Amino acid sequence: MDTNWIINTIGQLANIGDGERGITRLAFSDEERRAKEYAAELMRQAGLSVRFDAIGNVIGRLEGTDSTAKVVLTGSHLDTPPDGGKYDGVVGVVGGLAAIKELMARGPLTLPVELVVFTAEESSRFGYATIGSKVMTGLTNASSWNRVKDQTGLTLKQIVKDSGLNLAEIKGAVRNRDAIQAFVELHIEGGPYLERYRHSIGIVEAIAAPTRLRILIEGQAAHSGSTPMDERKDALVSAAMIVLAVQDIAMEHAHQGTVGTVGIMRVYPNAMNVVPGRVEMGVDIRGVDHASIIDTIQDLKDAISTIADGQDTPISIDVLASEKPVKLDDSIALTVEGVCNDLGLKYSRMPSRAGHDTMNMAKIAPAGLIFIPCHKGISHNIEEYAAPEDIVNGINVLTETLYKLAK
Ligand code: HGY
Ligand code: MN
Ligand code: MN
Repeated sequence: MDTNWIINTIGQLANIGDGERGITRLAFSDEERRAKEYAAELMRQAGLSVRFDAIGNVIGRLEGTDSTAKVVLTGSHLDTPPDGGKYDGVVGVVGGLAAIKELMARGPLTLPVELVVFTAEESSRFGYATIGSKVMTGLTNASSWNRVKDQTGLTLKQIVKDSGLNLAEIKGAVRNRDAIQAFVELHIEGGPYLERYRHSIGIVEAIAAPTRLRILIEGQAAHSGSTPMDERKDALVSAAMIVLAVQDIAMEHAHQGTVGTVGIMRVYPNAMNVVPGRVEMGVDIRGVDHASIIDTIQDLKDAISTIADGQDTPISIDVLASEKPVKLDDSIALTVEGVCNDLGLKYSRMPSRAGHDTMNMAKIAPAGLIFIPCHKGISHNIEEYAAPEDIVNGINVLTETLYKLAK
């Protein structure tokens, strides 16, 4: 395996969308498009046939000896959150191509193998994630995209159209579940456990699902100097109470693997001399235990209702996403486990606390998710780092897993 090519290619991709505080390749941005085109060119150079589907997923294909056979898929994404890191998604795309190149060197496989770069995996732009794999698995269609908006108010429907994609053709990107043998994704853990426990590989058994809320607090803008403290309807004070409620309630459910974050806060009019009249918040609740997620959401709604009454600031909640945790197919996990034993790599079976395209692919085919450690569990941050040795271990495990599935 050409480790230099792998590390250099990760470096090349990092130049696309590289900024002062990190890498930014938002969903449907010019930067994501350039990264996907770069990946498509690498696939062509490797000898794969390459196509873009109707939502912009890039699909590179290596034919097998039995062209009627089901296809073995691998892949990940190249979009990032704002100021993100170099490895999230990239390891699965570059690693997937490195694995396929390795398999090509061994000679023909029976089943065809495809590498997919999924469009718009991150929720950063719309609060709605994994759009490319949702389209590929028939879990979303353009009819609902008028309600999905980015932070400038542009709808997903408009952005897809502006990207030069044809909404009428989106349905054509849905893959036939009978045509897919398996899907396996390689990804950084995005959390601290593999490095902490010194395991080289994580074999994911279940993927946490997000519930995302947009919360609107209506107070009353007022003069910050002349308005008496006991006569204010300060929307930001209510918002601050909600931030602490998310923290406290998620902590109460943390033992069940549930987490909660307020990642977006927009204050209006956001002026030093005006009592905030309106605040818009984004809340992200994740977990692998569905009952715990339901309890967390209910406890939060109760807390918000109490805050609204107590502060006399009406509060509305809009559910942007509400997905169920996904259990992965044990047959793929067992295959990966066997490969780790063959390679003498220490591994642990574990949940994924982040969302991935594998969640959707698992709905139409047996799916697996292979994790490698990332330093101090840092992700969605320019400090995100995966060591070359860990990347190579992950690619070796992916290569042998794909080989067992496709030979
Ligand atoms: O946000 C996530 O769970 C992942 O990074 N898409
Ligand atoms: Mn991510
Ligand atoms: Mn990712």
